[in-house]
Amino acid sequence: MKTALITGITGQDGSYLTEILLEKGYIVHGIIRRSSSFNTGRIDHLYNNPELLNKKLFLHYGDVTDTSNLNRLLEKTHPEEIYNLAAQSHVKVSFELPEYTTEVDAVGTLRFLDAIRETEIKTKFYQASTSELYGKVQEVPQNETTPFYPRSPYGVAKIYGYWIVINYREAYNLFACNGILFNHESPRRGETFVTRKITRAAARISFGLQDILYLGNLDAKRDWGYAPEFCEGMWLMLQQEKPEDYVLATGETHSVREFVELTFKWLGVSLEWKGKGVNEKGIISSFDIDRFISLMDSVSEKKLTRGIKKEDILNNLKIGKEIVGVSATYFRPTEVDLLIGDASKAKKKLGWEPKVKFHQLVEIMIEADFKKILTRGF
Ligand code: NAP
Ligand code: G4F
Repeated sequence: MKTALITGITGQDGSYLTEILLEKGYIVHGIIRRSSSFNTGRIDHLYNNPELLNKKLFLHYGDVTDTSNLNRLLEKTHPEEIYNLAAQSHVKVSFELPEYTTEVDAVGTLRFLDAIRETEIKTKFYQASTSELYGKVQEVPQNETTPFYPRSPYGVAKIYGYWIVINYREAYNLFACNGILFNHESPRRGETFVTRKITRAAARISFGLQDILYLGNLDAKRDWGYAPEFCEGMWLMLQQEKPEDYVLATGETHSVREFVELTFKWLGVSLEWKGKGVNEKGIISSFDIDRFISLMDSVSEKKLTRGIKKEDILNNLKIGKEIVGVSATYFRPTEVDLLIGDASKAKKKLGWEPKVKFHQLVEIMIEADFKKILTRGF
């Protein structure tokens, strides 16, 4: 039975990776941060399972800014595999918190590697590197040999993490890998990342809980994949004979605007764009109420839940209503305009290939938020 240690276990990826490792028969140790309110929502289903907690899943308070804590946890848990997912992972926030982001995302990685060196624990290390390293892209598509040009304090901090992993691999013969992962999303994605912000807002607007979805750059393009598949790829990297770095991506790129259009289309709403720049607006040009009612019926077994009336829905999604706006608040001082990855190395060496592509990802996410808001109302 193998033992793994996961930092960032309460995050999107940490929660899926924990499920994958438990399923494979691992003992999983996770590092959680002290917080003034509950931060274990994504792993509560595991945490509350008496078959797992303190038998196969162990949680420890910790923080990647605390060196002695990391040393102690390594000594205590002796993991054969470490997945370093902890990060201040929001690119826009990194412009407001550049020093903190560097402490966690750059120096945090060094602390961990150095703790492995100090304790001399025989382990394998996965580092959550990112397509943000490519930033202002130097070639299209991006692969493991594409030069980096980060465009945010987050990207710059992660480039330190990337190189310190390679340095420790070469200097101390550590089994340490960088997974250069392109954007990956899911219903568990944090609500302030653009995909989840869109799907959650679209569901809320439909049920009259929100008027407008304000976004920043609608024309940024990303290579968006499905998080559980990417977490399986992390595990595969640590099962190889030799430590190497791998790109994981879908090989497709789409704009934020396309994500918005497809999300609303799933709800039966077509949008027309009017205006330019911060004055651009997304206006409802048609609405298929029959589709919407059938979506509701499929969730609520032919009963309109929470007293929702057809007239209310027609009013919330009235033709001519502005439901998407642009706010400069969400623009970044320097933007990453286009990302599209080439994961052929991962396909060849790991046998990894993503199955969920853009259209299906949008459906998975909007369906989950639609159901959540219809049944729980938040
Ligand atoms: P996420 O949902 O934001 O989760 C981040 C995790 O890190 C959370 O568990 C968070 O704890 C924890 N954390 C933050 N600061 C910490 C600290 N100082 N000490 C210990 N833990 C800390 O991120 P994600 O989407 O799962 O991404 C996982 C990793 O992959 C991150 O390193 C991210 O930068 C990287 N990455 C993500 C993507 C993507 O598209 N998702 C792509 C490439 C790379 P709390 O829950 O307490 O906040
Ligand atoms: O969803 P985002 O905030 O993700 P971003 O910046 O691509 O970063 C994510 O993916 C990286 C991998 O490439 C990870 F390393 C990182 O940790 C994180 O998970 O923004 C995506 C795009 C950007 O171009 C942004 O400017 O969407 C644009 N956008 C437009 N309006 C917005 C908004 N982003 C956010 N968060 N909120 C908006 O209102």
